[in-house]
Amino acid sequence: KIVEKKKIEVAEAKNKVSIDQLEQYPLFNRTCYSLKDSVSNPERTGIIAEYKRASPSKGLINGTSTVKDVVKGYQDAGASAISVLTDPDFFQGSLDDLTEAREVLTIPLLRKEFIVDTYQIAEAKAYGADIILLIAACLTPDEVQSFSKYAKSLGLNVLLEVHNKEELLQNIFPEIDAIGVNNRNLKDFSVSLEHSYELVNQIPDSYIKVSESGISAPSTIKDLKSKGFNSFLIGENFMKTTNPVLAIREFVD
Ligand code: IGP
Repeated sequence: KIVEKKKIEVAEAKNKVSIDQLEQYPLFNRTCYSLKDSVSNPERTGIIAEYKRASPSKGLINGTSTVKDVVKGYQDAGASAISVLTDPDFFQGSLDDLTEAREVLTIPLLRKEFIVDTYQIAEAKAYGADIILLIAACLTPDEVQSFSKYAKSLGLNVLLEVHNKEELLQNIFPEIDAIGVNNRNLKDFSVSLEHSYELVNQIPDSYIKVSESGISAPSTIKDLKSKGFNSFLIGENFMKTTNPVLAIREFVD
């Protein structure tokens, strides 16, 4: 249902601004930061820290902390990359949040979105992203491959998200930079780190390995690292506090 909804959203957006017009946006021609370089920088933590106002499972998570303050604070605390939700309906995000984040960041920025059309990839670039997310559960392997190729042609990094072995094995393409295992079940929103532990050894070492969702303790990062993960996507654990910047600082201390 989310895929159908997104397709309608994309059709409306295309009517307002064409891909040709997106290509004229100043940010469209910038050079993206490399996710691989940032994750392997020993001065950073491997954390992809997320700005997340709300979610379908939790409702409103944080209605007061502003994008710029939070993402700049995340970066200063040692995040390797930043994730910003751009979905308006379920996550209260926007493309303007993405551009605001871009203005204060010198590390890679992920457009966190349900991508169902190449138009959204052009939008990601035009609004300042360095990384796009492709969710295997929403796409066919042919789409994953062609969307990855298009993203690469724009200089974007590609993060593939999988939930199980089948999704992983069907979608391993050379254009992908990072593979994320989502610990959250998209159907009932339950979270289990077991998803990460089960799949990590099936991900080829040429990809950055990301564990996504439900991470709430520094000891979990230690454990995930020892099993082979190099990156950790964390949102709620920081955003649910009144001061997400303080929360990430205490977490990485
Ligand atoms: C962050 P958490 O549990 O730390 O807030 O999770 C991130 O992994 C989660 O927001 C996420 C997500 C997604 C959101 C992972 N994949 C796809 C929307 C769409």
